[in-house]
Amino acid sequence: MSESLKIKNIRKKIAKMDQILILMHGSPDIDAIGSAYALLLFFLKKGKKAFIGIEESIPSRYSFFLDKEKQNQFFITKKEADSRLWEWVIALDTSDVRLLGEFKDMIGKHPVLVLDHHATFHPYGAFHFNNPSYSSTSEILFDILEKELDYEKALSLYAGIVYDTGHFRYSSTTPALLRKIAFLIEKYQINTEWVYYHIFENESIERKKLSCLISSTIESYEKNEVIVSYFPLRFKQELNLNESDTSDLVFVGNSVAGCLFSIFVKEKKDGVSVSLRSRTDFDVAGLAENWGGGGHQKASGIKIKNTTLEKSRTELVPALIQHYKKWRENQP
Ligand SMILES: [Mn+2]
Repeated sequence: MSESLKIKNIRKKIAKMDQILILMHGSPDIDAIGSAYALLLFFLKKGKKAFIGIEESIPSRYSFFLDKEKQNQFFITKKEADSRLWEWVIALDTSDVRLLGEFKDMIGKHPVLVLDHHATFHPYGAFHFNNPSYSSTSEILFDILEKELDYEKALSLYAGIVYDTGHFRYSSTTPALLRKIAFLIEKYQINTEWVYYHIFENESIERKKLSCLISSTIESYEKNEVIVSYFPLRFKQELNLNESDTSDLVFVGNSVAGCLFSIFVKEKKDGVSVSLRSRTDFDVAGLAENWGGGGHQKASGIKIKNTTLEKSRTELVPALIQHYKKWRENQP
């Protein structure tokens, strides 16, 4: 059984920890990286041994706020993690143990603390904190580390919050969150424009061209209420893209006028990853769970192995649209 903790108990618990491995979900986003990095810095400052486990190197678009030397020293592979002794594992922003990828076998071996804000949370590990009213895992870390912050931690959490709230646009942006943001900006003189530029602009020419190719795949259903777009692997080869250029492209279809539900299918070497976005009460987190995925009511994802883009187009996409139509019919 996983025991649910309160913020103040988490503070007490982490104060006593040492030899800590910090984990994030696969293909970590800036919320996962930002919260993990702030927690790493907290432990390092206390003189504790702590590292962040990563499956692949962090894309450059996601690492602008990291200190390069610390990144080289404290971000380690599974192999390096296996060669060390750990007293604690902390999993961040990861609603399901399966999302830890190759690190998931660390869970049975060590005491685990999980901090997460996804509505589709499936408790795992000895201790957890999950609250979907938080905008981001970085906001949870803000509450835990509020009295321990410095410029570097503050910047890291700010970046995570900006990313997960779409620069304070999503409904997860509460007055309480904005008070925390005001505190961060005032006390640590965060350069808000610089953070915005790195997360939402700063696109390579290849990425711009990729957006055009993805736009050319757009399909519209239900009078534009449902927009589907595709990212086949061949686009990646045609444009000679790096990993950093190919994330966060669901917006291409999702910003079509009238779109209330969007589906973005990205082809991978070993299957597909599907991003879902909702602009209504239609719950895409619940929808994603039907295929082993998860996330938030308005933003979720599904990963399917051993399938093709074509199979997703003819089977998965029609099934997803069918769910939306059924929901729509029952609306007043
Ligand atoms: Mn998050």
